[in-house]
Amino acid sequence: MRTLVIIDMQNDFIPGGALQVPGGDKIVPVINRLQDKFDLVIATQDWHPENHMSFASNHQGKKPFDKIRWKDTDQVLWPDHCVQNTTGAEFHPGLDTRKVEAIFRKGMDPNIDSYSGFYDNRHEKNTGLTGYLRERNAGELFFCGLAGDVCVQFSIRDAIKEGFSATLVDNATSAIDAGEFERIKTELTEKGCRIISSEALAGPGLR
Ligand code: VGL
Ligand code: ZN
Repeated sequence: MRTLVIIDMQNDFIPGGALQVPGGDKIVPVINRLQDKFDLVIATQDWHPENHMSFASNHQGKKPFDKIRWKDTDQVLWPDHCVQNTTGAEFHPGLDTRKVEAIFRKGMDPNIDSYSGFYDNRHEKNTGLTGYLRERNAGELFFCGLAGDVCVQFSIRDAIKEGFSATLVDNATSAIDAGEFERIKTELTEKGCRIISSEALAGPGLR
């Protein structure tokens, strides 16, 4: 079954938000139109406590985008973003969520970041997404949302490791660093990810 996985389409990742991704607002209507082409639509939500280790504000003398070592893992520090129950953590108000059957939240443990919708960054804790998708017979996953170079990338890597087929809908994602994202897409393709444009799914019968 074909499933659309919408990654982190939250206010803080939209231009004007705390950790804005250029073009993040432009993909909202593209994602809305895409959803009709899918049997199952699910979403992820970055959902941090205030004391989260990924926030530069929680490390003395550090600023956003600095890199640190934290419990034997490399970590990029971010501006405070997607704090639980804040407006910044809510989905963009223009995102159509009527077809979203399940939402998987991540990044709740203050001591570890979680870019992928499947696992935390040390691959220790599982969000249950793999189990959910298997139970729903969802083998073919299509990815869109934010940010292409961070959470979309790592979700795709885990999806492939878990044995799903993965397709990136290129014009329904946007990256923090567009240049870096071009390099990442080459790597993802080498891992077996397909890259398409939403138009490839547009017409009737083009399944
Ligand atoms: C994300 C940075 C920090 C994302 C989440 O959703 O891509 N990026 N937390
Ligand atoms: Zn985050």
